[in-house]
Amino acid sequence: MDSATSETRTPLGASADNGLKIVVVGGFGAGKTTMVRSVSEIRPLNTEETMTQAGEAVDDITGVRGKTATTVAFDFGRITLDARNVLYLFGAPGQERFWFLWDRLFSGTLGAVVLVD
Ligand SMILES: Nc1nc2c(ncn2[C@@H]2O[C@H](COP(=O)(O)OP(=O)(O)O)[C@@H](O)[C@H]2O)c(=O)[nH]1
Ligand SMILES: [Mg+2]
Repeated sequence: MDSATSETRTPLGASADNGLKIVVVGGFGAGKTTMVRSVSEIRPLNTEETMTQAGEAVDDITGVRGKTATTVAFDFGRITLDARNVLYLFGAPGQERFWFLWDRLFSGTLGAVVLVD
């Protein structure tokens, strides 16, 4: 195992038996992916894809000019709270065309975080 892999891989403790699920929702570019990536103790799931001209009319980058990629499935990260409790963070895609994913993402959740830029 190289050092880069060992730094990003944090095994889940064997005593952890209670998973708590939180979904992060909010508009396009509000910072959902940035947030999940910032707080996750594991290497976060990456479903970012490059934004293209085809989405120019619907993906408004006003205010987030540097944004070049968008979430096409969901963000996923993990925070161990204590020996038993683990928080699973799911970041939803913001655009309306991906809202069909939200019902499944919300299944079994403890709650949601609504991010507003
Ligand atoms: N909302 C927010 N965005 C930030 C902040 N700092 C940097 N950004 C940039 O704003 C963009 C937010 O994009 P992203 O996290 O993909 O938003 P998402 O569409 O809600 O997942 C990124 O380009 C970030 O680099 C911050 O403090 N808040
Ligand atoms: Mg995102």
